[in-house]
Amino acid sequence: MKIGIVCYPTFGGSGVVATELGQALAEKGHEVHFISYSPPVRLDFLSGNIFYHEVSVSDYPLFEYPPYELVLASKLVDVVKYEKLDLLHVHYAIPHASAAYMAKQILASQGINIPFITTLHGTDITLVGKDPSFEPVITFAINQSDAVTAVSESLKEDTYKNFPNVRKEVKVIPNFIRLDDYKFESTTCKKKMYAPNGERLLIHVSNFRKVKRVEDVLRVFDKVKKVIPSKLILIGDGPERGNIEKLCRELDTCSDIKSLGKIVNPEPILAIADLFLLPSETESFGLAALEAMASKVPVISTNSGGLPEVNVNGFSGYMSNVGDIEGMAKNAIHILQNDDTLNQFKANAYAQAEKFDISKILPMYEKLYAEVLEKNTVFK
Ligand code: GMT
Repeated sequence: MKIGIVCYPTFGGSGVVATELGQALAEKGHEVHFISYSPPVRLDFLSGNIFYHEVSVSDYPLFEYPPYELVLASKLVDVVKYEKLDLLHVHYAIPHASAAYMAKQILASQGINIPFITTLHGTDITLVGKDPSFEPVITFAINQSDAVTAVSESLKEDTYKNFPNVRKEVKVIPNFIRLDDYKFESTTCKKKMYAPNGERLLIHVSNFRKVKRVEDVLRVFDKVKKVIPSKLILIGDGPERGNIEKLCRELDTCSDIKSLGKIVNPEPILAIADLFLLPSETESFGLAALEAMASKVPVISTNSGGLPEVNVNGFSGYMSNVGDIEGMAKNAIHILQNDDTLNQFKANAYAQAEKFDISKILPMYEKLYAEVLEKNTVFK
């Protein structure tokens, strides 16, 4: 199959999922064409089946808001036509689904039929997409997609709730990890770099947006540290960085926190961590939590959105209400209190991650592609 994948190339989960999916499809022999405004951060070109097409928007002075969606649609027309793609798979509704719809119509006018699948990832439905100024376009683009997937049951429900005029069936295909990428050993020597006196190592990975409530990470850590000697690693960067720096000074915990910034492959660092903190306001899925579990790291998270579909309370970690710092700290201390408990949670976290291995999820996407193509052949 020749598949075009449209995604954001940045560190966000939707881009990561799209990239890993494309790479896995290429390994299985499909030809995969990524279309974005820069090469996706996790993309490696080790497979000859992978191609990248850049969308470059002209910066003509008239454009206060460069028309990315139009340029993307034109690019899609071009790539579909000249690379003879069989289908497009767009990740994140805004503006990828409407650009795909536009490309589909242009191509139809030239006698070319290209089906497109939209995968909803989260903020396109729960935060940004909820903005009434997007609603008619998102609803329309979802309804016009040849198939629509959401990364969790929770996101599927949110889609129907936030977009009451969506009539399309939304199929749930959960996010995944490639377990083979998480085989790094946690050696005492490596761990000593961050926890020189055998402290427990807590970790948080995100894009430091408001929705991640990174301040709660610091407040939970502050409470844990008062009971159990601990250090905290922060991976990622974003708009909340300034507030975090201020808060760690207020709490006097800066010397116990190491900020590593944006890291393309955080797996070796996750491998040395003892506990992952994800106190988000909402997560449609929480890929970062799954990546931690794949590294044998239990998760303290909130119970919002799709997190209960990923983190099993009392097994792979614990969940609390949003903002319940006391509860999260108490649960963290419980997990970290002794090696036996910690090791049990670590093993459980890995067992939970195994359910989301790519080997179980990739066939769901391949089946969907085949169904969409079959329908399109029948109706051609
Ligand atoms: O979390 C973000 O702000 C990034 C965002 C994205 O689109 O990259 O993540 C969303 O998609 C991920 C992959 O499907 C999910 O694992 C995240 O839970 C989801 N984020 C939110 O719902 C806040």
